[in-house]
Parts: sequence; C-alpha cells; structure tokens
Amino acid sequence: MQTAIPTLVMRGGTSKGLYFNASDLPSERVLRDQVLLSALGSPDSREIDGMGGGHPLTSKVAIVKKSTRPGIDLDYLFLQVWPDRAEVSDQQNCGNILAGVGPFAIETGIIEASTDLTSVRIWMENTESVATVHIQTPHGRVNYEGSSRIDGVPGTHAPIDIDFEDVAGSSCGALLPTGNVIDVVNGVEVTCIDNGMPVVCLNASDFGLTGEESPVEIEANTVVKEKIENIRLAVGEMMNLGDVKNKTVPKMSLLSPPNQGGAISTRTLIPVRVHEAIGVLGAVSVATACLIPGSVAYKIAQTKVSENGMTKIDVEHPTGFFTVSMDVAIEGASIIIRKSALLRTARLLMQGDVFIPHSVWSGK
Ligand code: NQM
Repeated sequence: MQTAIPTLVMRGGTSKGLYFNASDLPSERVLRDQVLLSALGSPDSREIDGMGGGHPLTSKVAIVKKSTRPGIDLDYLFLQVWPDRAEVSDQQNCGNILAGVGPFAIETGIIEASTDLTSVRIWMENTESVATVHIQTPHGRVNYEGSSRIDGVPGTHAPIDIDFEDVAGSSCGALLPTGNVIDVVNGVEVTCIDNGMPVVCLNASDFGLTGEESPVEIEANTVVKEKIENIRLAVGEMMNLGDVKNKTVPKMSLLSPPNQGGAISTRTLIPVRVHEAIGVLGAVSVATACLIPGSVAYKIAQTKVSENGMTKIDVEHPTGFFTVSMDVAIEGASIIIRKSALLRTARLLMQGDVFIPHSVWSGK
C-alpha cells in the first residue's frame, strides 16, 4: 500500500523541486522529513527510488501555505533534501525555488490571480524576510511562455521579477557577521557576508586557481576542496552559524576578475558540489560584497555604481551571468541595501500525486 500526496513538480529558476501545500503533509517535523526523504528517494546518490534528481539543485522542496501575517499573501518554507544523506535541512533559503511559489499557489487555488500581473508578497520562513514576486497572469491564469532568458536554463520563458526587501543578516544577524570586512582564516583572506545567503568570498588565485575552471574540474580537485572546507568549518562559528559540518551554509564562492564583460566571475561550492550557475541569494550576497570597500570581492570586481544609487551588477558564473540590481546607500563606511531586484523564470512541469510507502506514512 502507498500514500498519495498531491504535489506539483516545478522548475524554479535554475533549480527543480516538489512543491507541496502544507496541509497535505504531516505537521510533525520528524515524520514530515521522513515523508520527504521517501518522496525524493534519499539517501541514495542517484535518488533512484524517488523524485529527486541526485544533485542538491534538483533535490529541493517548497512547502507553501496562505499567510496569516498582515500584508503577506503566502508563507514559504524551503527544505533542502540531501541526495546521499538521510537529511532534510531548513538552514538555508532558496531564491530559485522561490520563483515557483507564486505560480504554485495560483495553480493550486491557495491564492487567486489578478488579471494581467499578480504581485505576491511572500514570507520566507527560513530567513524570516519578505520577497515580492511579480507573475504574468493574463485572464487570471499563470503564463509560463515568454521571451525572458536566464542563464543555466535552455530557451526563453515568461519573466518572474523578484524584489527582496531588507534581507541583510537574515541568517547570520548582520551583513558582515564577523564584524570585519576581511578576516584571515587558515592564512587566507576571506570576506564573510550575509545579504540573504551566508557566503564566504574567496580569491580563486589564493587556491592556485584561475577561477575559470569548470565545476567538474573543481569537484575533482580534492586538495583545494579540502582547504576550502577547512575554512568553511572555521568560519561557521564566526558567522553565528554554529557548527556547520552538516549544514549547507555558508556557501563558498571563489572569485576572479570578469572575463565576459561582467563585474566579477564566480565558482560557488554549495558547499560539497560546485553550482552550475549561482544561487539567487548567493548572487545577491556576492554582488553586495562587490560594493564594500576593502572586501575580497571589491578588490577583484569591476563594478560601476550608478548615480541614482541603483546599481546593476553582472555576476558571472559557469553557465553565464546573473544580474542583480540593488538600491544602495553608501554612507561612509556603512552600506544600506534597501532593495535587490532580479529576474527569474519558472515552469510547471507536472501535477499529480507523489507516492510513498504506507510504512513511512499512512496519510491523514
Ligand atoms: O542562493 C543553491 C539554488 C541555490 C540556492 C544553493 C539559491 C539561493 O541555486 O537563493 O537559489 O546555493 O544551495 O537554487
């Protein structure tokens, strides 16, 4: 016997995952996590007995419900299901999966669409912060087709514009969680930053890399990976994240000068695998570091701050660019990011039930 749980499979930005209505899952956390591990097929590096894709970017879950918070439409909890470890983590947010949350809620009737454009205010439970997502909804239906392109996804799709409000320090308590622009860890200069995602900025050249290596090449370089992981373990406490041994944060971003006309080039460990692109909030954090005088990123970046304070930063990554626009006020040594705006696309891939064995959960 198996239990059927309604779900939508969606691509959100450059990630893919299962989207659930919170009311369809067990509310008790341990049981909920067992259900999700079973649904995705973890632990197994191929996730062959479930819906996960065997990679952190395709082993993701969104749990969505109508919000009771004033001025907020939806609550969104992101969960990272480790493919090869029986672990479900709520320790990070995901701005890519976020792109599919509004469309999911409209498709499943949690909220109603407006005509033409629906703006949805989403409470991101992982980081206790707000995003506003703008979805094309002609005749009250989600439109997925269009001419917007994001690097890392083939073809073009309807745009989903996302605005993040104040997300600085949302995981670590401060934009610069160590209190410093630069720390020296294991003899290497790092900038620890959290503008929506905890990220450690590293200079690729400090690891004997050009920064243009492919994700496969970096993943094969066990010496460099070990050196980076040792720095990650050392900065966890300094970033107020505690022991990060089994956590997916902080992300480790190797930076080098741009070579495609952007502001900076990145290769980001998330933290075991190397991202094929870069995470949404990960890109926002790196882009922010580019604006902070003296940071590892600032020293490498070729950034132009526009006159009206709206700054556009093209973050290069292994499969193209990620453009972040920021409303920034730099006053002396302090930097205030009022808003970050970016483009994503999302697509409904499948609607149905995911089946899990009765022995895991016999249903509501
Ligand atoms: O940083 C991958 C992704 C992400 C997270 C990761 C993300 C974000 O590409 O907001 O989107 O860094 O684990 O989906």
